[in-house]
Formats: sequence, C-alpha cells, structure tokens
Amino acid sequence: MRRLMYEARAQLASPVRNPRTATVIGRLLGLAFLLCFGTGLYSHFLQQPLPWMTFPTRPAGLYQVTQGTHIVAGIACFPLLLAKLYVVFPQLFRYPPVTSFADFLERASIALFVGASLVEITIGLLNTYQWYPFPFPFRQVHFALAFVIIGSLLVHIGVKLPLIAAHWRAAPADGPEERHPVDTNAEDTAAVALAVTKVSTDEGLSRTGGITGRVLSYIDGAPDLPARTSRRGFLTTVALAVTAVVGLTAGQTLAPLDAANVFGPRKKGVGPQGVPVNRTSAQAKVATAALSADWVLTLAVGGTERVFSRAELAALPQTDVDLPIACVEGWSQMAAWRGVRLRDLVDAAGGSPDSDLRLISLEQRGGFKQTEMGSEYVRDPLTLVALELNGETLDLEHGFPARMIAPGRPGVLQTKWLSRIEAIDA
Ligand SMILES: Nc1nc2c(c(=O)[nH]1)N[C@H]1C(S)=C(S)[C@@H](COP(=O)(O)O)O[C@H]1N2
Ligand SMILES: [Mo]
Repeated sequence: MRRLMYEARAQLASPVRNPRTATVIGRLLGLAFLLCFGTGLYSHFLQQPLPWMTFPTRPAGLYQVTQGTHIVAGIACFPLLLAKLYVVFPQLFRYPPVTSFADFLERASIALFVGASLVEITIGLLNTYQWYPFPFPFRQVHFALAFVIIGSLLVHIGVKLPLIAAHWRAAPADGPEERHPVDTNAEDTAAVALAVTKVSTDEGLSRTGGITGRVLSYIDGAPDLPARTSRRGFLTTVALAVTAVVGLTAGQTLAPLDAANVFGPRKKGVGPQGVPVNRTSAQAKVATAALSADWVLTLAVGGTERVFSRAELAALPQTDVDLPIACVEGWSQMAAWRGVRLRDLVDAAGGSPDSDLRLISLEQRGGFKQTEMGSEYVRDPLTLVALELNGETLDLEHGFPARMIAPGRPGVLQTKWLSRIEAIDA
C-alpha cells in the first residue's frame, strides 16, 4: 500500500506541484476569500443589522463597489480553487493518510475547507443567475458556510505557516526546486519508489509537498527539465482563466467592461427604462393594486397617519438624484431618479428624521414585501420616494406608483410599489 501510494504520487509529480506554486495560488485564493468574506459580512449586516449598527450612506455607490467586489472575487475563486486543487492533489495519496491526532485535525480541516468552498462558490454563482436547484435556503447556507471556510482556512494557514513562509518568495533560479522532472514516466516509477523508500527511511516522511521534490532530486540522472518555464506556463494559464471568467462577467457591475459582459446574468441598459428588473410586477402580483386609481401612500411617522395620493406626492417639491440599483446578486446599474425627498415627506407627515422606518409594499408575499431603513438613510438628502426614472414616469416594473431609492443600499432594500411607511421606534 505504501509503495502504491508513493507510486501514485510519483506518477503525479510535476514541476507545478510544489509548495511554491501552492503558496502563490494559495495567497491569491486567500485574498479572494477574504474579500468575499468582508464584503459578504457587510452585505449581510446591511440586510440584517444588529441593533447598534449604523451604516455610511456615502459614497452613494459604496454597495455597488462592495457587492461588485464580492461577485468578481467569488467568480475568480473558480479557476484559483481548481488550480490549487490541481497543485496539491497528490496529497490525497499520502501514506499513511494520517500520522497523528494533530495531523488528522489538519487534514480534516482541509477536507472541510475544500468541500465548503466548492459548495459556497457554486451556490453563489447559481444565485447570481437566480437559479436555486438545491433544497436549502441560499442565504442562510451561504452565510454559515462562510464561517466554516474562514475557520478551516485559519487552521490550514496556521499549520502550513512554516511552509508558506519558506516559499513566500521565489527560490533562487539554481535552487533544488528547479530540478524536478516534468513527469515521471513508467520506467522512472520503480526508481522513484525505491528512492522514496530510501528517503522515507532517511527523513521520516511527513509532508508530501516537500517530499515529491526531495525524492525526485534523489533519482540518479533525473532529467534537468525547465521547471521554471513550465511553472510560469501554469501560472499564466491560471491568470488567463481568471481574466477570462472575470472579464466576461464583471461588466454586469463595472460599466467599462459592459461590452465584454457575455456571461453575466444581467446586461446594462436591458430592461424597461433601460434598467434591469429583478422581481417583476407579475411575480409580486401587484399590478392591480399598483395601477388602481385608489392608490395612496400612507405615512405613520407622527402621532397620526397621513395619506398622499400620487398627485399630492407629485405636487411636493421634487428632487433629482443619480443613484445606482446595486443588487446583491452582483449586477448594478446607474439611473436618474426624480421624486420627493424622504426627509421632507416624513417632516410633512409630522415625523422625525431620527426615526428608523419600516417600508411596506403592496406585495402580499415575498421576502422583500417589507424592509427596514435606519434613520441615517432617512436623513440623507439623496434618499427619495421616487416617482420618475430616467426622465419618465416610473415603470410598473420599477415600482410605480412610488418606490424607495437611497444611497449605499443593496437593491433588495430599495422597496418598489410602496404602500405604507411607518416609524419603527414610535
Ligand atoms: N416590493 C419589492 N421591492 C423590491 C424587490 C421585491 O422583491 N419586492 N426586489 C428588490 C431587488 S432584489 C432589487 S435588485 C431591486 C431592483 O430594482 P429594479 O427592478 O427597479 O431594477 O428592487 C428591489 N425592490
Ligand atoms: Mo436584488
């Protein structure tokens, strides 16, 4: 068994399968995961704030940037994670599989990390396409897995720290690492196995990453192949793959890349009034109520309730703002809105700008039929009850008769088809 496993590893030996490449890819992957984790937490708390939390309302495009980063970094994880798995794959054939309890914990943490990461990025990607073929709720699972990933990643980095530190910088061109054969062919196998046995008794094998390298340099007459060139080729391939998957999707949030947006689920400018729609009036079953002549917006922010018809809202002073819709699913789009400043409307209804608000839509079901807004957004002069979009009366799909639009918030909180606004603390 031992020999079989060594042979498997010898067969898989390649100059890209070494601790240096693992470190290079691992660093990028770690960075991508950290970006995803940070921006993901930000997005989570915007939607489910802890009681003491307030958020910056500026820059107005902040969420567009954080969530765009989340999706771009998440997509980059696909080639990076595959590359990392390719590099460390021979570790699967380590023998004995575990050497101590600590070693067991380390390997278990890696198994957990790999499994959780693959599920995390896959459901994340599917979510950007609003496709949920899995039998569990996306948000809760995506959130929980993030902690599994970061936790097991910390264990992994902690254990590998000496190896990472040793390979943080490239080895000198004539270092031993440069002398790995590209592949070990059939004739070599026996020699490698022998060499491995020799090394294993000499050195008490514990880490495969290092082993393969050390072992192979033990083989007499192992061909001196241009390992550095082949590593460079591998890293170039990975870089190209990252560039491709990012370049072909990032246009859904980064305007300059719009033309290259082939695979992004949303396209800038495509949709009523030039803005994409996530939830339609048909899905929300609001058309009848929204188009009814009886529609009024009720404000319950002062002692008494006040109602405003659409004509009354339109008769109040109007403000123009440019604000993006920035969806949690990663797409975003700048738009020109016109409507009544929320602050002024709350004031007109006898409320205080320091109250948090509950925004209730005409929608009877659906996760976002009602949302909450911290008073920092109420006070921001850019926050509107919008009546117009891009120079026209708000389309039904964009929330006619009136919708909320505020700076720095996720799309899910930009409540469409408003029906009622109430103070929460009152
Ligand atoms: N009432 C209601 N408002 C809603 C939603 C919803 O499901 N119901 N979806 C939100 C989401 S997820 C986004 S991204 C934005 C999209 O706004 P748009 O359709 O005008 O582009 O609307 C938000 N407003
Ligand atoms: Mo959204």
